[in-house]
Amino acid sequence: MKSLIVKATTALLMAAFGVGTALAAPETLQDVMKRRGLSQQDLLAASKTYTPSGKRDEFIAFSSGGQSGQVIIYGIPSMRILKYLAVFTPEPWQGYGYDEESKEVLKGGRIDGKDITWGDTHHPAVSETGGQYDGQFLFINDKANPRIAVIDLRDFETKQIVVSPVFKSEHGGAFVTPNTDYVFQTAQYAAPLEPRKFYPLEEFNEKYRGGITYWKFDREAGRIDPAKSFSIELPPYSQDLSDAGKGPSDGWSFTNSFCSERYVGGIEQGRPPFEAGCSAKDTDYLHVINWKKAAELVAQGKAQKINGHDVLMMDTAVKEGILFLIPEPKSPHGADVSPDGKYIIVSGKLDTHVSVYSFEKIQAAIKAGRFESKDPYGIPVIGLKDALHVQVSLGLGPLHTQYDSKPCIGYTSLYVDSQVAKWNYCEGKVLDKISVHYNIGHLMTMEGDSVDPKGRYLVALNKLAIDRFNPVGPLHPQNHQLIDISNDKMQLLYDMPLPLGEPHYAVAIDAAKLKPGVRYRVGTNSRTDKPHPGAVRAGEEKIERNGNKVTVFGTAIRSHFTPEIIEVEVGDEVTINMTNLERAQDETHGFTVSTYNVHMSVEPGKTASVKFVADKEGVYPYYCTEFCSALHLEMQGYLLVKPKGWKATGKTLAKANYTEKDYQAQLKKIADTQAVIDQVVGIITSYDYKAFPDVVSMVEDAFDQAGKIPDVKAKHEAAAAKKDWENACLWAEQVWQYQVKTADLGLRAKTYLEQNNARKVK
Ligand code: CUK
Ligand code: CUA
Repeated sequence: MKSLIVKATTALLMAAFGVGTALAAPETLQDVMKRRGLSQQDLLAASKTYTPSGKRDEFIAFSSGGQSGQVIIYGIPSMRILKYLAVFTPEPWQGYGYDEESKEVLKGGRIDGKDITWGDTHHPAVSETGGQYDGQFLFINDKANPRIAVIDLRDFETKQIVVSPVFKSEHGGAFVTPNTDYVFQTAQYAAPLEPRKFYPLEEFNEKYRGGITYWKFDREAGRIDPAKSFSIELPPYSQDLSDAGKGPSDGWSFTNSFCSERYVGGIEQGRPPFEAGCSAKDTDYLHVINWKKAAELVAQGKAQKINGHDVLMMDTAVKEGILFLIPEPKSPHGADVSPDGKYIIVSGKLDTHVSVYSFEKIQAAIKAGRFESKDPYGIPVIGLKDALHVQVSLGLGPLHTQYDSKPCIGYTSLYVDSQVAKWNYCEGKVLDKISVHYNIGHLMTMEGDSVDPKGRYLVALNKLAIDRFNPVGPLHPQNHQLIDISNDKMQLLYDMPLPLGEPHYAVAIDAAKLKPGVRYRVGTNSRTDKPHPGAVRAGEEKIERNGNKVTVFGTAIRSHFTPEIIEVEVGDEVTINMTNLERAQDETHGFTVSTYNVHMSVEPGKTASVKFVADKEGVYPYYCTEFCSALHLEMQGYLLVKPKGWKATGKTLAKANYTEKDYQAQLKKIADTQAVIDQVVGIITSYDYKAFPDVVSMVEDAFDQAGKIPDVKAKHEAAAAKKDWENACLWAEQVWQYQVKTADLGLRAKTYLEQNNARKVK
């Protein structure tokens, strides 16, 4: 049948374009290579990334969205973008910031009582169990406003935002300990720890501080527990990136820093700028912290409360022997612990060297009390020579290091050289280099900061895209380049423009570890994971008034909302709850009321709500914003905002003219459609369909729709008995609507079974 249509269409087209007899021969691979100027190498790269329709990716990457305040999710190796995940920034498509439930999440990120509706996301981290990515949660920081967000990977929704009680900015986060006991972050720009406290810059050394916060993660609750979290006061050096120890170094954390000069600029006052003063000395400090012991000290009451938050002060940390410094070369960046937990690699941004520190040597120095000096705050400094395993010159501007599945192999980004260096950090040998596009920042290998990296691919997160893509104005996209690292020589595979913010870091996880749900338990508030008080079941929809507060308890299912008319008085505060009654996968309904700036995205089972003051008289259509079925456009209703004291007119709705003949025609249409449904049911049950959970849920959903028919049938028959042909016809039409949805699901199930070679049982 289909092929007949195709043939007919082709014939028509050929006639229309005057194509005579000869059909052009299909292009061969050689033809395409020639036409597009592709080399063998290009074809090889293409075949490593091309993902045919219906096939999926091996790894899922979570990239920071930089100044967009979001997270970008894409597949590897296809580099197809799968989702922009709303985190710190309102995102209308997901109703984020436009429905009441997500507004509660954003409220958690308020600072000094004010909404902060943007974020500068830098470092995502996947939750770990035993140092392995477990695929349960994702965390990400906001550098601009010191915050951390918790995302649940069961539904890929942001659940919580917490604000640092003591920092004014924050860069080194989010990082997790090997069992995700803590999610930690460090301050970047030193400032007084007390909130809203002014000290002049002349008191920088005395009153300004850096620090590190360990947020306690309650995995059971899936939330950070601020009451059990704590910070450690640190000197006003710009604490930068961090990493948690693992294996032998578990229980410790490492943080690089810059500007240990404690320089304060003021170029407008004739002083040399920050950039000069902050890079003047040859070394800065790697901070080495025993966080396990710190947590015990806090539990023993040795912390001080600042802004209601436990802070372990520097002198206590020094006295208790949990805080040490080690020199690191010139304006370092990155602190990356090797998968075996034995080494910490720090790059010197303004130096060609990367330094590989040995945890064993660090411990030996601490045990022996071998320190070369103390910093101005009395923190013991371990000599570089006493802590160093090896130092390697890799190239200009080394920044970040990621690890391979093969032991001792690391990859370091070279910002100034625009290269990735592959090297052996045990022996200190460079193995290979590959040029990437301009100015690489972070780089990422598959599960590359876990105890068990997967190798295979590396993504270079380049800062500049300059000439790489078709120009789209002075603001360019970012360029993520996919590199094959499974062989000795690295091979560049693909350039992907990322059109959202400037991603810093990204993490990639084996796709098989992610098992997100397809629907919620009916009536769930997805932001709290609890039953929503506004949820109702089918048939229980209602509108309640309490003074000037009107609350709608509504439902959505293909293709109508209940209720369809909402009447309020001007000045009423209106809350509309919607529960999506669908069980079918991907049957989302959206909801908006025109001109009231509200929107929700209601996935199957979810209950969400919007709230607004109906502050203007008038007629405001509401409708479904997601194309959910053939009658999606009809998924509509009216919010009537009546003037105060409005009296009903006593008129009735205009009637259309329906006859008995129309009704008979409806009955015929219903009978014909039922025959199609019976046929499809026959086909589905001729297969072993119960072996396919997706089909089972489609069949269940089809029965849901069909199950609504008897009630409605009774209605059209009752109306017909009274010769009320309008109601008889319209209720009969509604029977047909349910039939259409039943048939639609049945056909989808049938196609699925055919495409997946289901076994015949009849
Ligand atoms: S930082 Cu951006 S390149 Cu925020 Cu991790 Cu290094
Ligand atoms: Cu529901 Cu469109």
